[in-house]
Amino acid sequence: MRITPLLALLGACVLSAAARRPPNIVLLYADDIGWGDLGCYGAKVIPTPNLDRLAAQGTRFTDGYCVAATCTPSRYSLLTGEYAWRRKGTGVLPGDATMIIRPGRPTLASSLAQLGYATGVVGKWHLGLGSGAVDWNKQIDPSPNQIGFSYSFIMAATGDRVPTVFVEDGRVVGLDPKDPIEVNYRNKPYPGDPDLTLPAERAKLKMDWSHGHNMALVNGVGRIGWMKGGKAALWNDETMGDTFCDKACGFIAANKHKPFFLYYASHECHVPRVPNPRFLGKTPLGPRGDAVVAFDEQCGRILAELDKHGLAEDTLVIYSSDNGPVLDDGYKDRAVELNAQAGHFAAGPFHGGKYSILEGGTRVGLIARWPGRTPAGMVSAAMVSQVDFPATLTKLAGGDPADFLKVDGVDVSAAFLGGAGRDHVISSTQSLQLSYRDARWKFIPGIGHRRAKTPTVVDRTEQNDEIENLDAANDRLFDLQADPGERKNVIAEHPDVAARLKGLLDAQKAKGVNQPLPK
Ligand code: NG6
Ligand code: CA
Repeated sequence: MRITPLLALLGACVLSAAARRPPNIVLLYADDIGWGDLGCYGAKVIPTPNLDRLAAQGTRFTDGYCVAATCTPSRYSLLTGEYAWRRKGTGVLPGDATMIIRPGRPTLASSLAQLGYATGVVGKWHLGLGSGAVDWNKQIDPSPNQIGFSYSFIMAATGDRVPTVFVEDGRVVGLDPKDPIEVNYRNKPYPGDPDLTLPAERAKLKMDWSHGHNMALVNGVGRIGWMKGGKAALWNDETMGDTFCDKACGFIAANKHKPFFLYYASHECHVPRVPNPRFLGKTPLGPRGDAVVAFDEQCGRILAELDKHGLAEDTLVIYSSDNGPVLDDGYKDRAVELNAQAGHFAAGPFHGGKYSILEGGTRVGLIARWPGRTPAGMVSAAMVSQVDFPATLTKLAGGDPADFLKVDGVDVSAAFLGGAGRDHVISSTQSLQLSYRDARWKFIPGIGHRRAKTPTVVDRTEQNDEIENLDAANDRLFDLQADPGERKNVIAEHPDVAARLKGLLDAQKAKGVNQPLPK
């Protein structure tokens, strides 16, 4: 009994020391990996032991969201805390786009940097580079290093877009100055480029295209956009995942003595899906499934690097994805056929996927592990949107989230500590369709016409085209509790609920588009 006050005092000292030391933050960000693609979210045929373990040691969210059903807008919101639909020019960008987050603006990275963090981004960028026409042969400015990252090792856009080279701290890696790089998205092939629309040329490809992806030929795969030169700098699709992972682990090792933020933006499982041969056949799903296994291995290596340096206890690790899953995204890698055969539903119980306003478009996996802080083994239904990450992570790092609360972010740090999240989520698509959900209901304003059938919708939706596309003309209301798959439009039964949600969405829209940034 007598030692209890002493123990309590000791405990308080330990706690306050822990509270003073900001956590390292590692964000494991996937590309096009769906809610249902991980074992811990119910996948039966994709082994993901590392992420499953992360979920068991931390909290797995059922109601986590990216902001948009495509990459660029989701990543824009993830870093700025502003809904991408509020800013024109934040749709999927070409590989030669100007950087859409201007230096000086508060970002998740700059906010953590101000708190003394080393801040690294490794992987897929897709937010543009430079301030005008980019000269790939010179120092590129601005790059991520001008908006808060102390280190960057990135691809400019996507694996299927030129330039197919890595850029480290604003410099193309391995470039031979005698073989300068030129890039264009003006439909202008360079002399010697094969015409990948010709059957004879297509027959030679390592992986044929199904739509688009018939311009520059790199490593036997057609890409979007044209590129000349830079031969020595070209990446290798098969070793790309290992390269990114090496750089991520190197960043951790180099910064193990300070707090650090690592934004690990893997390219898995975006197209073209060319995972390392050691993953081939790890799933019955072909390259798409094998690429998810590759991602899981990368996560495992990064988690092992934390363990190696004794950092796991002091690190908040978050997993999420930038948009929902897609099967055929422009290459013939048999994903549609093999997913159907194996009965794998990449969006889990939801309908729609990448590009869709249905849940499959933006409801994605979300896992958080912070030993002693984030409840272990918990499954949380708290709603969290990635637009909240700048405010929330700044708060958890001991900073002031005000900059991000002035835009669209909400401080949902409580959700990461076992408590409640947001009271609503707004999702968006490339065509700026919006939806508004609260704890139970989801409202999708009609777009006045049928949505064209995309060749890319996934799984269950394929059999139910009317919900995804034909019904898009009309206002829709879904009861997500009773009908998570959004099968039954109940707007006629609950006009009052629809009117309330429409009013809340309209109020958000009324805050405007392209408004001056708050001071
Ligand atoms: C589309 C591409 C698709 C993919 C997507 C961006 C075609 C036909 N389709 O335009 O392959 O690159 O853009 O994906 O070219 S995202 O995940 O980066 O948003
Ligand atoms: Ca994506």
